[in-house]
Amino acid sequence: MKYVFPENFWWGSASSALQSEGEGYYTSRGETTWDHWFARQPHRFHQEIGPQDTSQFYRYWQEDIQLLKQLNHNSFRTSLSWARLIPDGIGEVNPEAVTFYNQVINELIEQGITPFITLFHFDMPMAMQEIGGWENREVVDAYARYAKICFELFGDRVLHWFTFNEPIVPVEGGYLYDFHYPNVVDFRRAATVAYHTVLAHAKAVQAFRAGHYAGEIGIVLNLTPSYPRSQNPEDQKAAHHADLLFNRSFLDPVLRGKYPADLVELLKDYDQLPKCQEEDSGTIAEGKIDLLGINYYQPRRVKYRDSIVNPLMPFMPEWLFDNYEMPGRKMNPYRGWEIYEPGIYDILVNLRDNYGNPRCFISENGMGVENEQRFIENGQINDQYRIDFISGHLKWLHKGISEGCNCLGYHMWTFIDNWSWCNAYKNRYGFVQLDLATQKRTIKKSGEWFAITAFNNGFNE
Ligand code: BGP
Repeated sequence: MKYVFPENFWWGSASSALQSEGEGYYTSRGETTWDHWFARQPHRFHQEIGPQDTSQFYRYWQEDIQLLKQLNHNSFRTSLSWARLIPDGIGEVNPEAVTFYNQVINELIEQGITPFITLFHFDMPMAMQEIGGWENREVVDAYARYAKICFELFGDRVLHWFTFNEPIVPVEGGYLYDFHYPNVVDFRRAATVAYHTVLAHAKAVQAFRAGHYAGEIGIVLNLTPSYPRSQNPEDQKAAHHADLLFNRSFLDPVLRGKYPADLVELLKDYDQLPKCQEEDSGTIAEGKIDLLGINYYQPRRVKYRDSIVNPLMPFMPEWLFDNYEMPGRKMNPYRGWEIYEPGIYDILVNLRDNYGNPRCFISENGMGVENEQRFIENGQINDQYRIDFISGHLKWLHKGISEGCNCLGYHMWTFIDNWSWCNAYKNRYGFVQLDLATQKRTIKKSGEWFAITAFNNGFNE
């Protein structure tokens, strides 16, 4: 069968500033929460490898853009580092950073690769975290100022902006489950962080609209379809709660301009509503986006919680649902994540039927693999499993598009093996293998497959 995608379909991949830039790290930018945390608790990072050890995009950006071209990318998403552009988050703009990002943006365009730019991909300037991070409304305003500065500096050439990448992740990681700085476990504070992030997003959108910049603005959300274990109403309710907390807490504000009423009720019932100001609902209503980026890795399987939760524990999502390991589910054998290709279709159909079929694209999808060197054959990683992973998802994406879903592209995570939050190089995702010691780049078999697929705007199978 032939899978042909619409004309001008976006083929590419995504990356982020902190995970790739590396060099110039301690000299030409402000400290971020990741530097701070790594300096204090290196043992929390796989093999104690910190974010300075990357593919050094700051130095190799020209070579890497050539590689993107070789992979037939027509688009590429990366993020700007707030701490590089404005080292203390709120003060003077760093001219070196402006030069760097101008060079990257210009070179991408020169090579026929449309830049997609994210403003915040998990890397909070430490100076902002020191005054409370997203818990502090002053940081919301500082972020809105940073966003406006970026639109002014690069908005004549960047036509696809994203306010945040996966904003729920710093909420979960930093304030619920202790896998990001500041390692807090407190639902009330998590709810405030999530709420202020929505406000920050909306204020950036307001600044974008007010400036009448040329392009469009969106957000990138990691959507995890929540499938109940059974048709039992208790399981269904649990899945609904997971969906409200982890998908709709961002999806509804950015597409509908308001929170789901049942999420507000739920938080009220448990006395966990964050503090709001009168003007906030108007601000959030103005935060509606033009383009949604969807990161999809795996679904969430949910069941009713039948075990007893310690009633003395502060309120946590675990009160409302339990994750469930569905027997027989297909797993990534090289990393413990489920592979469920139809999930990508379910997300698109939900957006089409319940959210007015917004302009969207897959902004990340990817397969992490441990010890990938074991698959080297004749000097190249033969990652057929990744080709199967991508084509499996593309088929369901294709089905969604043929049924009217407004999906405009597919970006993989990621183009070159990169440093990952706490996992460092434990799981590799790239189309290009990175030798960290020598910085040698070698295209994997999946990279060659993707280049051909992008060139043909589809594939046969
Ligand atoms: C997404 C992030 C990426 C990337 C990816 C892979 O959530 O947007 O930054 O890291 O996940 O996850 P990990 O690196 O934890 O394996």
